[in-house]
Amino acid sequence: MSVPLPAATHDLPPPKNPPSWDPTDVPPPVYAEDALLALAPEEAARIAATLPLGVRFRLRDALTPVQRAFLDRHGYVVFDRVADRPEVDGILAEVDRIEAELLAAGQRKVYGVPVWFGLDPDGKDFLYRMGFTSVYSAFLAAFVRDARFEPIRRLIGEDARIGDKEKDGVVFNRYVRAEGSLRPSLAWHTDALRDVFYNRRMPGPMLNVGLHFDRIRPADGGLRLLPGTHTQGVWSTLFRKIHFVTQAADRREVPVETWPGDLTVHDGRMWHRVEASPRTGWESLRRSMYVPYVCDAYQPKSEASATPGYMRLFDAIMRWKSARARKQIGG
Ligand SMILES: O=C(O)CCC(=O)C(=O)O
Ligand SMILES: [Fe+2]
Repeated sequence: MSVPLPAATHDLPPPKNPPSWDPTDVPPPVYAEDALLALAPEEAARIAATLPLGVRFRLRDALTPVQRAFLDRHGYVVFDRVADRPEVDGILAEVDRIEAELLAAGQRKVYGVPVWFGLDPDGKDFLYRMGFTSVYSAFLAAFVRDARFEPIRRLIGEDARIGDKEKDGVVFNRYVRAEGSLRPSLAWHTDALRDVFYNRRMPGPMLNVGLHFDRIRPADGGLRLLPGTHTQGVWSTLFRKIHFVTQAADRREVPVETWPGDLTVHDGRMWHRVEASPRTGWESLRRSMYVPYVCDAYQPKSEASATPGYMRLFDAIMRWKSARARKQIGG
């Protein structure tokens, strides 16, 4: 572990819902690249085109030619277990703590971005999504700045920085399927749409960096990507499916299988969704965290920030779902 733990988080309690750490359930080996580190881009592109869509890479000191070519071609890349077990458990414990603090304080927004609370499988208040998570955790703020992520930062831009207080900050997501659940899934969307709202123009290339906390097999639901859709035209980016409404599987979608600690990078212009788990209750739990890297002028949010336009509609839907579930369950 190379993260400098802030004193206050040395004795983090175990998370309430630890992921499965079955030592016999190990991922397939990462793609062997030791002999391919000096490839010319054309050669790397030729190799990337032959790799299976589920290929897993190792994050090294810099992105390799084949990793770059795979990302260029398909719009995503998966890195094998970039965070270790104490880190995964530590982040989950921090989110448990932050959730309890927000609930105790009755806080339902951070910097204008609503925190989505619904019910968990036990009928208790449960955080489904929050932004700006790292602002509440020195542990998390230090973790996302660890040297191992430097190649990811540099991939996005030599002067890219982590936007703890910009856009939606570090976003933490939870999905669970149960009676009264706020969301077991997330419909098809591109992340580019959010940037259209923030910048009022079509975004150029943008990369979204996600950390995955649970063991998700393709049959467990989870992240689904439509490879290659990052290079589509503006029309397809906006209208290929109905943003946040279309749920149906696409025959070209690729399931992203994860082990706790995996890191994904996907192009924000590509279509993706989260498929619900076929299970119910705590067995259906999935958690992800997205780290914003920003290159534009510094535009921090604050307590005084207004709720972004794109969030207002969602928030109204989420509040309605939450209230309905509470009524149905009698909470
Ligand atoms: O949970 C995930 O991995 C995906 C979340 C996502 O696509 C989003 O919040 O925009
Ligand atoms: Fe997304």
